[in-house]
Amino acid sequence: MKFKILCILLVFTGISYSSNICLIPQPKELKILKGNFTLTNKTSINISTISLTNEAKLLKKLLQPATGFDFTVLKANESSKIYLKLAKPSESFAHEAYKLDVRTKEIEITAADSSGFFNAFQTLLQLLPSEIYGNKVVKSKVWRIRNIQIEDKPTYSWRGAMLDVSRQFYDINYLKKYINWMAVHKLNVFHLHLTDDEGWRIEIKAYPKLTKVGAWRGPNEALQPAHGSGNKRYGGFYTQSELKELVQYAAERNIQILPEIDVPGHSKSVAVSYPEILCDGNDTTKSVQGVSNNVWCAGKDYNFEMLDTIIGEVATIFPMKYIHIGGDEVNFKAWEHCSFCKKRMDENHYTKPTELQNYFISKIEKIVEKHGKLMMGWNEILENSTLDKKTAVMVWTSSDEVEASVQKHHPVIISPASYFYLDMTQGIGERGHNWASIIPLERLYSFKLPTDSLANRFVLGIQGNLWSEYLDKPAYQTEYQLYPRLCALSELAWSGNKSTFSDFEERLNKSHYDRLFSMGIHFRVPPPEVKIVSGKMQYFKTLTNSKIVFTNDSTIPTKNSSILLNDENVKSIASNPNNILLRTCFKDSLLSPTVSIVNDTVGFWDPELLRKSPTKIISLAIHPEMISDSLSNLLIIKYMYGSAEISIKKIDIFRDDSLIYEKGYDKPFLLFSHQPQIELSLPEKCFSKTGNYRIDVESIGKNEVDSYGVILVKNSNF
Ligand code: TNX
Repeated sequence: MKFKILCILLVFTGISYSSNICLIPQPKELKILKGNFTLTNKTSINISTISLTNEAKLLKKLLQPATGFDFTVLKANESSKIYLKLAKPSESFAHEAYKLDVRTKEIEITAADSSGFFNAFQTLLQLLPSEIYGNKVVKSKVWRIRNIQIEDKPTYSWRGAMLDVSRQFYDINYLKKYINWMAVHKLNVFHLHLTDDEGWRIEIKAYPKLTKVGAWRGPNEALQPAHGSGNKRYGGFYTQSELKELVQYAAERNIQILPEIDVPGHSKSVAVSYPEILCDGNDTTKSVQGVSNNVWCAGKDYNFEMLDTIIGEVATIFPMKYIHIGGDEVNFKAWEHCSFCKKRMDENHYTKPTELQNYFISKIEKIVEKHGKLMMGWNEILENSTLDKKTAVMVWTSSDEVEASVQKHHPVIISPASYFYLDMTQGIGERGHNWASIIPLERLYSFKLPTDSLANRFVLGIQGNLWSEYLDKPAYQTEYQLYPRLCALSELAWSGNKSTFSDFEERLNKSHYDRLFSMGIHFRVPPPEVKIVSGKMQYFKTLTNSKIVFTNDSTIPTKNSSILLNDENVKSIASNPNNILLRTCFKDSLLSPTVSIVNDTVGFWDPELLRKSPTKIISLAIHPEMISDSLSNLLIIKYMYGSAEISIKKIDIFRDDSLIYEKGYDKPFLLFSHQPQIELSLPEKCFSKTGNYRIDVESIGKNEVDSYGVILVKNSNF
């Protein structure tokens, strides 16, 4: 009822409605007007010039499945039309930019090229009810759009997403779905990691064994089963004609496909198919991932002929100007016992194996350029100071490498593992890697894009990478890792650091999850945030179309578990609140990770706090209102996410500036994502309802740490 009154008030007062327009990525300029446009069976699509016929057809194709409307093209219907207008050169529209004007009787879309129109169509779809993304006609739906003016263009020209199709094989239909989802988010580069130790996924006509042998794992295959494929034959590859069709499919959605052939490391799948590519010595070394015999010999001329042929075939399939050649994580030891490599080193007066890697990369660079392309590689290639300035660098190890690349005037894609690796886990206890950091949505969104003039010149854009070692089961795990984090990445790539996380999160919660759901994406539903306040269960930040389900006996809640009501008395639902477990249930279908209310947040630290601290003492405030409800004697300091470790020497707790508790460590206590918490048992009644609390943590080592954590107390106030 309250909500209804508020809406009526808003209508009559003409107050901004911006909070109801929830677009992701957020457009550059947006003005909400009074009134609405309604899409009906009579709406026509008109064009300013015949050259926009394909755009009109595309729009019709996007709007038809859910509306079921016919949308006559060309013949104007004066009462309701969508007008596509080609911008005049004098209007100087940037590539991919568009203008979208929604008025009561007409929608006018202006752009200078098909990519601009495509982006405008994506915004238009988001302005419609989320059911527009479904593939079945939704009868009796009113397809209403709020009148609005949008002027929009991207921050970066490279807005990428990578999928590792080597460790897991994804069929072409899945790749098409992946492309569709990218398009909705205005992402425009699909990086296919086509080769790695666990599988070669691209047909190469001159070397058929690459896919006959190198694309399969299993008990009777050359590649051993790995990562959950069990004892069955597992694998697959894409034919060249399938890939050409995929390139076309992506191009129709304003997406280019970047192929990656990873050399000289990560090449076990080649080595099992053509063992002659390996060195002649006895190589017992292992890669970071524990794989042996996976490095191309740098001394055999024949290897470069083979790579010339492979790159030549790759170049004919993918029209994109770049070919990614990997270059990451090479174990140089592989070359140590090889007579060919020794000879190559002697001939060139090399003394270090890195010089051999540089030699290899330079040879590949020439090959790539010979086939009319530019080379891109992971940031390890930066070791090579003789690289062509046009060669681009994809930075993954740390943000410092971004600086190094721009200093050397190489085009750069920013993709640091500790922010943009989507195989990292999203929360403590969830599936995924954590070697670079735990990466909740908020951390990804908090990435600060560089703004200096050199970066503006050389940074092409940003990219999210999904490595697939641990995505085998369940089948939806890939989508779970991707969404909603790819939504956050798309916003950084398109809109820059324009909005705050809470604003982004609100748009996600209010509308965007609905869209993802309509598209059939099995995204990660955020867990509920429930706290006990004055003996009542209170929840915060709810999403639309969801409920909170709970159990009171420590069993994992399901869709059918009891629904939590806001303000419910704790005592009425559980004799022991520590046994309450909660999950968000979205549209009676998707469930979030499980959380409990055992601990209450009473304070936090964040990277800014650490960076700003002039001394080694970090002061962490405790929220007083939280303390009043949680009179516990167990304090937990928890490292939530970040890529650095903190070594703690001493912890002091103060009430109103007087010391009430102290704890020193003989050996500094390490806190980081592998060792995420310290528990402190405090004296009884250490915390009381009154007073201002503060915790000082004395750390040693670098203060420039990148980390975020919380202070919790065990909830015992029942
Ligand atoms: C590092 S990033 C890799 C991949 C792994 C990934 C796992 C990069 C260039 N190499 O081979 O899959 O870590 O997170």
